[in-house]
Amino acid sequence: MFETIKEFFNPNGNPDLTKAHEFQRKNLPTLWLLGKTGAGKSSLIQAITNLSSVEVGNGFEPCTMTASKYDFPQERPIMRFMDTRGLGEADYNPKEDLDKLGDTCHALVIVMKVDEPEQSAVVNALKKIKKQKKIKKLLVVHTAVLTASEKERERQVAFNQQKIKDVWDENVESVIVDFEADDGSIYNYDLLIDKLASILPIINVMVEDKEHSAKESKNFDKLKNEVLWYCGSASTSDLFPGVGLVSVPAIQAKMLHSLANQYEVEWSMEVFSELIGTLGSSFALQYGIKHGARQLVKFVPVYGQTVGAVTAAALSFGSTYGLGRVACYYFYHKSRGEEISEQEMQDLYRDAMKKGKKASSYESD
Ligand SMILES: Nc1nc2c(ncn2[C@@H]2O[C@H](COP(=O)(O)OP(=O)(O)O)[C@@H](O)[C@H]2O)c(=O)[nH]1
Ligand SMILES: [Mg+2]
Repeated sequence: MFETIKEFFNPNGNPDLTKAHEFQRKNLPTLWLLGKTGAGKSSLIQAITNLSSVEVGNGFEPCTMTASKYDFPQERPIMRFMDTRGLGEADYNPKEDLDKLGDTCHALVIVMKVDEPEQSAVVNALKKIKKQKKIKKLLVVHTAVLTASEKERERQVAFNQQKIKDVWDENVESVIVDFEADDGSIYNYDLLIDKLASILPIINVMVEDKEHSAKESKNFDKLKNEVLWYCGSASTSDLFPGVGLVSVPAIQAKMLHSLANQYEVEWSMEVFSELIGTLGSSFALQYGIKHGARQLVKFVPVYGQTVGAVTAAALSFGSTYGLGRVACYYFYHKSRGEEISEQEMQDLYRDAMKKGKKASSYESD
């Protein structure tokens, strides 16, 4: 907690965030990719992250006997991909591994190539996963669908999809994609992202927003993953209240300081006051700021004590994302000596807060 505003501006006086980041890394929103070798699991990771195949290949770390993980982005991760290797190989005995993965993964993606009808290894693994009753969210991704004629494809997709339905005993969401369409694009990319985001919400904010054209928002996109990293740490400190992780404001302070640096804006009390000031009274209320930022004595989100850990985590994620978003907007225009619109700041904050709350993978739905 910040007892005084001075502490807020002295990063050396800030509590150490290392532990919070460690906890975050241990509890990253995790997507489990289940599919035979060659099904398109690595291609899927490339599609979501924009990484090259070499980067994806080199970034995997062994995790259990048969699984490896890829933390994205490597240095300041906001999510994890889990790849199960050896599926379908003769000596593969995944029981123990599948148990472990069921505990740490939040959603399952079954990847199947459309022209591969031999899926017994996937089916067998899925049976075990179903028995554990740990994984609730899953999606089937049918890959390489452009390699078949439309009619043939329909039959092949239905054939493979039925196998999943037989195991899961209910309809499972699916999407057909092709990672190597002729024009170099990804066939059905938007739908793929939508469906993935519905099982792991962080994906919705993480992927690049290809539509926006404004320079300011393009700039934000470059810093977005860093902001999301701080968001993840902030929500983590709510989820583990007993272990003495630093407070959400401490994490937000570090984030603001870092963002200011990257826009080459000198971080000061005055700049902070102005930034907070433009956000208006609803923001002030949310933070229990009573007499305006200048007299701020405590910078503590007020919801912390009044809501459950899961909701608090979502709110912390959301408010940190909101703050990170408007800070970038503010620093961008400030560094150019441009006028800052309070209305724009408040709209941006509200939107980003909402988006962030939704993106918090720990939010129950
Ligand atoms: N045409 C086409 N090729 C694909 C598609 N997905 C994967 N591949 C190719 O299939 C091979 C194996 O893909 P990869 O993503 O490495 O599969 P993994 O073993 O499951 O990680 C690679 O040569 C890919 O280029 C797809 O949607 N369409
Ligand atoms: Mg692979």
